Amino acid sequence: MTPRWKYVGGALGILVGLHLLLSLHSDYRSHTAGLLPSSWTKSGAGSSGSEDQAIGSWHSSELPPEGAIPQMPSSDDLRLAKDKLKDRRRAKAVIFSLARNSDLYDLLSSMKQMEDRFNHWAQYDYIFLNDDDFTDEFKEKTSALTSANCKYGKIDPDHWHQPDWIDEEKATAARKEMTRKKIIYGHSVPYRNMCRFNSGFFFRHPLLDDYDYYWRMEPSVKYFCDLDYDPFLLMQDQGKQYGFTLSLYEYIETIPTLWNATKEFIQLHPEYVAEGNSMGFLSDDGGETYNKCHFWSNFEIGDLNLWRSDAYMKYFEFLDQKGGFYYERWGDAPVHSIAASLFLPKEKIHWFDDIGYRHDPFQHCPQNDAHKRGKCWCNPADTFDFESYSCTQKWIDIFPKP
Ligand SMILES: Nc1nc2c(ncn2[C@@H]2O[C@H](COP(=O)(O)OP(=O)(O)O)[C@@H](O)[C@H]2O)c(=O)[nH]1
Ligand SMILES: *[C@@H]1O[C@H](CO)[C@@H](O)[C@H](O)[C@H]1NC(C)=O
Ligand SMILES: [Mg+2]
Repeated sequence: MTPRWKYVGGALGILVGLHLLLSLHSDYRSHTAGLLPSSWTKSGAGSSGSEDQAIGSWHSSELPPEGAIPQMPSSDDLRLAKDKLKDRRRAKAVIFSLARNSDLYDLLSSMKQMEDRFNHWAQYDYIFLNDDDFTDEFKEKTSALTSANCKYGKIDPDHWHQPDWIDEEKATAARKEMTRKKIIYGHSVPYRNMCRFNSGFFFRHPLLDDYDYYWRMEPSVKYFCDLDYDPFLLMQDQGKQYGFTLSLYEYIETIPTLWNATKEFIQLHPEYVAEGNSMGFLSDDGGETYNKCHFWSNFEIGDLNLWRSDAYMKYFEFLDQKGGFYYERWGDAPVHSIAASLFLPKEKIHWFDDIGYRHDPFQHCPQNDAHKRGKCWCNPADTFDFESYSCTQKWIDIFPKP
């Protein structure tokens, strides 16, 4: 192929791919009418033929006859195609990342995959939050990976730092003891700030006010499969409020009193516990003790209004007052998981078992049809779900067998 042909072929490939992707879902279909320049279609501007006919030539394997070579798409054509995509039905949703400037290149790796697998067609905004000012380099490099909007915010110091009322002597002693026991991040105050922020504050940042749903993205993760549907619309249409891919057992040393604190809260506020909740995922003895199961929160697709609810706001406030984010090392994963499991009916939690995902050292790789549909590149044999350290079987078991 000459370079020119290659370019035409490449551009056609992109648009054909885009169309095939969108046409999988009748929902999106109407929005693709007129997406392709009329010079590329069999029946002209589509005025006489149906939309299917107009795009029909793209499904055939024949090349255009000599002398009727389609024009290379102009940048206007491409912009038009993108604008059409923006007109499709979408949720008020955002891809959210908490990051340091030093996370830039590890985050770009995640973001590039997010774009390639999903957001190049979905065009959801990104929000990046930091306890520090983002550098120009950070902003330029992240914006350059996407044509979607990127927003950058700084975290209110009160939402980040250890509160005054925490007894620093007690907190220091706890960190020393956890360091001695070699507990991961046991020594770290910033890590604790991060866990507290992700538990109780990210959804209150003014930049997130405009949104209902978020997808949390961390540095250095992998997304293995193409998404041919919009997971935010799935959440919205099916009334889901929390979505996960991986689940596992928490290190008990990081949360020794979290369950007792939770039980105390529930006694004060039994009205927040949903009927048909997922207690069976959290406890093997009807709530007496915590089995340490949690959804791995480095991947979350969630409803921000779950965290903004009275139930969760009061729960977080109660936990925060206990000081366990600093006297222990409570993670946002068990805090979110316990809340979602108790305050929601279990049907409102969704296992995205068709999203291939890795955050070291664990990964979820879709199986069978889902693997094929997503054109996944992970090895299906390398999936954590049914290892002894995973809680996903427990999750499956709380639902009646089909
Ligand atoms: N701004 C900021 N982000 C942080 C800090 N510590 C962690 N993060 C972010 O919080 C998330 C979790 O941190 P990470 O280091 O991946 O923790 P791990 O996944 O539990 O090992 C990532 O998105 C990090 O970029 C911090 O001190 N400041
Ligand atoms: C939790 O509460 C029970 C009952 O008050 C108590 O016996 C137990 O020691 C507490 N557990 C921890 C880890 O504090
Ligand atoms: Mg991480």
